Amino acid sequence: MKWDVDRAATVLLDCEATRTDRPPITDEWPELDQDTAYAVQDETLRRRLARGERLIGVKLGLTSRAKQLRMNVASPLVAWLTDAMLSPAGVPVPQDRLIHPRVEPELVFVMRERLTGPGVSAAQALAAVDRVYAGAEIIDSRYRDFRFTLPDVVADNASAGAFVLGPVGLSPERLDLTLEAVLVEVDGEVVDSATGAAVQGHPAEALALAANDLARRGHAIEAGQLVLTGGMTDAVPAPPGARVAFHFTNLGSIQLAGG
Ligand code: 0L1
Ligand code: MG
Repeated sequence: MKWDVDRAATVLLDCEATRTDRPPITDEWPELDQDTAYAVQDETLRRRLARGERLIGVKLGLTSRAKQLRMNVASPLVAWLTDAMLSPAGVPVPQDRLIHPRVEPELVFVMRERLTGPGVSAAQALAAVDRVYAGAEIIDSRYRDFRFTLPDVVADNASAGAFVLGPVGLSPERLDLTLEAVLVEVDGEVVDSATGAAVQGHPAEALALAANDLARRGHAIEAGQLVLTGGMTDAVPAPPGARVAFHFTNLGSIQLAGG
């Protein structure tokens, strides 16, 4: 059967609904290029909205060296967030709707103003931010063993699964985001750490990148929307029984039970 945007969107959403992983689409459709992959991503968003989900923002993926090295993909990407992905703090990882969740610490912006590319600088991007929060993204690739190429992961909405917001929202003027640190703790042991500088040198660079990339696709980041700026460290597995905590310097802690 021939591959096209519709079929790829159907296959990826079916994997999500049935909690089934699969080989990368590019194994069967090597011609899948980045623009077509974004068309698949946009089609999956269209179908999510048609079934009643609400668009609440965007997420960046692969903005840190740690993530790029681990996933063997050297370029950042942008994907969509809907309200169905927002998980309340304190609730265990929703294993019943995920395939093989992993969790990663992020810095999250809540926008005060609309941000439209092209040509947005990091300073302009930061000036449009209302608050910054700690975040925990629960990624869940639809590809077996998280093996994918850039077009695969773009089509798969950057492995979006769910995310949790931390307890403290600060104006970005109140902290130096390059120095905002996170300790990653698994079962009581610190296994990793990073500062905001890991994210494109400054998370506002990632925000500007998102605005400029979305402009190319005919979209803007709207006031009130959330922007997940990308994993600061490699993600850690979150199977049932795991206890993961992200401790930030000024933005509080997020505890995640594997279930
Ligand atoms: O599965 C992945 O790691 C790709 C999405 C990247 C998420 C991130 O870097 O924040
Ligand atoms: Mg992420």
